[in-house]
Amino acid sequence: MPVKKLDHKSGRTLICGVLNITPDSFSDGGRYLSPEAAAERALELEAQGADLIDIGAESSRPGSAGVSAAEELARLLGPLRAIVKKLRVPVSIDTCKPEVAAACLAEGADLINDITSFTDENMIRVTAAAGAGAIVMHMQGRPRDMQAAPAYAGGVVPEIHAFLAERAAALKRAGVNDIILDPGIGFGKTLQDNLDLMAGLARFKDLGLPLLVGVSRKSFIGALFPSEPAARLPGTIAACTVCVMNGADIVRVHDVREAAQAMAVADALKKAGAAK
Ligand code: HH2
Repeated sequence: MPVKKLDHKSGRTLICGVLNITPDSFSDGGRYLSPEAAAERALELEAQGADLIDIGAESSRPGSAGVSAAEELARLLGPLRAIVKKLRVPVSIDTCKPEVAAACLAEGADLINDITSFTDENMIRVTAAAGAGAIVMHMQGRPRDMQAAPAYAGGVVPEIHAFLAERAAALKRAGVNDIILDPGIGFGKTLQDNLDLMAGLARFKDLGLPLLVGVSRKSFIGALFPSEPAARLPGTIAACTVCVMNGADIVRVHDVREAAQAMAVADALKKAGAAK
């Protein structure tokens, strides 16, 4: 099956819709655990305007312990098989395990989204061998302990810029050509780190690769305005809009319909501003 590519030339902000097939994701855990519910949700996200569907089966919320590869695959493969031929848009698999990535790529997944930034050589190898794309995210520490004491002696933006530049070079050397960079909002970052990264996104544009940000429903929104994760859509839209004005190309969101409308407005305003 040929790998589906993201259409980066559309000039629009692309929408990556989140599908978590987990019992414990921080904002939507347990909702799409059955293969039928998961497959239906993926098709619904596409119909709502998603340009990419990101499917995960292991929660990475702060403090989470992780699941086995067998458990991850048991959650992923049924829904993936059910949707992969029906979807027009590409599918990314949110995993850090090479064996999970390889099995999903063999079933027709198009990209690997690795929150551990392809530091496992096997992850690079299986992604390159499939001709698949890569979403490379920065994380300091691991979900179990990443929020204990995040610290960036060299400044959060320069440190993560250097890190992503190095990871992109390693992936390119191994033959992975479609690379998307992600500063990893909420992954081993203080509130101020998250704000500095979103405000400083333009700094990453010189890397010449598409930028994705995952701000949807995250705890920095709750820190700024106390609210449950499912009630953080307004904060999500505000953050996505500012990120897009600062250079984000793709937003990873749970609420695709709402984000698609907001990003259409943000894109039009950005274009009008650029023409002045
Ligand atoms: N955020 C989450 C998971 N995967 N991948 C990328 N590239 N960027 C992100 O910001 C990102 C990600 C966390 O959100 P969610 O998937 O909704 O929650 P959980 O990890 O609890 O399943």
